[in-house]
Amino acid sequence: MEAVAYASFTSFATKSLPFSSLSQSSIINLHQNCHKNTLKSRSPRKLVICASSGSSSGSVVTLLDYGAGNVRSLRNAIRYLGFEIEDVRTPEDILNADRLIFPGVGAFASAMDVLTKTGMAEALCTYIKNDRPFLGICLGLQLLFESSEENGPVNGLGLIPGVVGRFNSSNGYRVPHIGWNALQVAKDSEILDDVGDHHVYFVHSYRAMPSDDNKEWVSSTCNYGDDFVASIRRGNVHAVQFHPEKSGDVGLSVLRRFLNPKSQGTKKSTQGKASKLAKRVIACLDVRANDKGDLVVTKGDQYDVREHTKENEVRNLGKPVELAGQYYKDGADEVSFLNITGFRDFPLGDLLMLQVLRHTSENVFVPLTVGGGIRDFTDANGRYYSSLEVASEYFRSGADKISIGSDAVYAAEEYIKTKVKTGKSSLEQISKVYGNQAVVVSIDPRRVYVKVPNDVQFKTIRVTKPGPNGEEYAWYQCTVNGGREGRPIGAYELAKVVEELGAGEILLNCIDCDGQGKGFDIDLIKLISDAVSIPVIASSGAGAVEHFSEVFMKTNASAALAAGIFHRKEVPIQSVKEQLLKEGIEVRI
Ligand code: 1PR
Repeated sequence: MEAVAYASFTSFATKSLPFSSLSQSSIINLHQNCHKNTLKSRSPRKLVICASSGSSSGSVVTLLDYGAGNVRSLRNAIRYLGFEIEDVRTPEDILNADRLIFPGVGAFASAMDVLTKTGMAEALCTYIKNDRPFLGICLGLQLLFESSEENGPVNGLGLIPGVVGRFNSSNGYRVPHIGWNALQVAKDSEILDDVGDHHVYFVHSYRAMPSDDNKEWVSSTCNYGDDFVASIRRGNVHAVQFHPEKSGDVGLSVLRRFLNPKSQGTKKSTQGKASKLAKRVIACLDVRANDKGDLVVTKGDQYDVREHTKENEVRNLGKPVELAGQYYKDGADEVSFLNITGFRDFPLGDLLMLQVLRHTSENVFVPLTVGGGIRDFTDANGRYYSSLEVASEYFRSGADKISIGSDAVYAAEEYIKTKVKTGKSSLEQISKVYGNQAVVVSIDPRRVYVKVPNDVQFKTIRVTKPGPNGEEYAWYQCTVNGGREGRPIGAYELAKVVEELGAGEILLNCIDCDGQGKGFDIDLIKLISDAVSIPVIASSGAGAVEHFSEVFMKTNASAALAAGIFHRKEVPIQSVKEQLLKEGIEVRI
């Protein structure tokens, strides 16, 4: 959410296509046209509720997907659980559904605009008022409320009293709220029966608040600064603010209980320890083609990924889909793919990478991030592809977030120079359409020691370990093209600017520490995580479980990412989590 929904719904009405089948070229940005939504009538029409027109078996679920983001993961999760999907094409499809899932994506205003123009809003209200089986997800929960402050106020479906507002970041809580958090279950919600005290995955900047007026609806809350509505339940109507399709086994159980309420033979799971937002442990897969043209997971030392042998081959540490699946089973909270030669190749020409994403998302039900090569591109035939098209293809293939490296550096340099937000950079465009929670900026800095802090125009810090010539200070120079070229901008300056331009998260690498196994660069991570109010992922240098607890105890990082130690099977992800728990750091188990 927090994005501009985009879809040509006139073509939807006439051609009767499922929302999700709309092509990127037919997509129009509704942002400019989006008006304050006023529902003319919310009174339910008299309806005859029919059985689903498709298969009458209980294994069919109707999906309302209006094409504004990644719904592939949800589709995969539903199929994984053995159910078939029928897409909504007309409002009647909603009314005739046996079981309806509404995964809201995009911005509140745009979504309401679309729902109203296509007659879906009225059909949804009728369906819900008739207590038909319904599951809203994320924005699909928020839209049930009276209104939202997101680009508003904007009226919602008005079924639940309350206003959806933005999280307050002034009290030190990072916005977007990204990660695994705990639920406080307020009443029997049935679909949450297996959640217990386990964490579930949230990603949003807006939330509804519980109140006396809506307490009959609220089935659980979550605390992030304040208590907000994590789920609602009334009769057969359910909605969740978190993403069950991204919440691992626990999330799958939520979906299973909704899809098949009779499947409640399983015992309530043992209680976990979830109480607040957990620190995340992320497995990273640097991916590139080797000299034979196979896509492999590789890993460098200070970004050098070639073996130091006569053959000088690209280091091959395994197959991307297999490794990602393994890390999911091992308990990774997120999996990142970095297409490390994307800066020189054209990612949409790299169909293998898209296939990797598609296959991975079939079995991996935690968030997937993909980066590398996200920029505007003109191919050999003179065809121009915008960075938004590149990102859209990644999202359609199963990515939940994309990460931008080099192009974000150029955008930040330009912004510092001109002080003008053009709205044209890849960062601005993608975060406007998909929301800033879907855009990570990956920074590749290199430490530059200086004797005196004001020797350079960039933010310097006093370093814990002096440089080779006894220098006590350093600044962190940003690089592009996989560390090959240093740029005239520091990591501190870049981080502040990309937050302003719409980044929702920062992946903070460090070339000096990459692959060294000597621990994260605490000085750098502290500098950046204190400078911004978006989440920061600490990366580069993990070599032992203690390095993870150190980074969380000494900095404000929200997540820690590692590659080499996991690929070389030196440290299992579970051991990292056990260490964190031992040190009193909350993690998802
Ligand atoms: O510039 O938008 O095309 O994005 C390129 C992306 O590819 C960037 O995110 C950049 O960080 C990444 N990249 C480019 N070249 C390399 C390389 O290694 N030669 N990998 C590279 C960056 C850094 C990490 C790594 C951690 C943890 N890899 O993400 O996984 O340092 O490693 P460790 O735990 O083994 O120490 P664009």
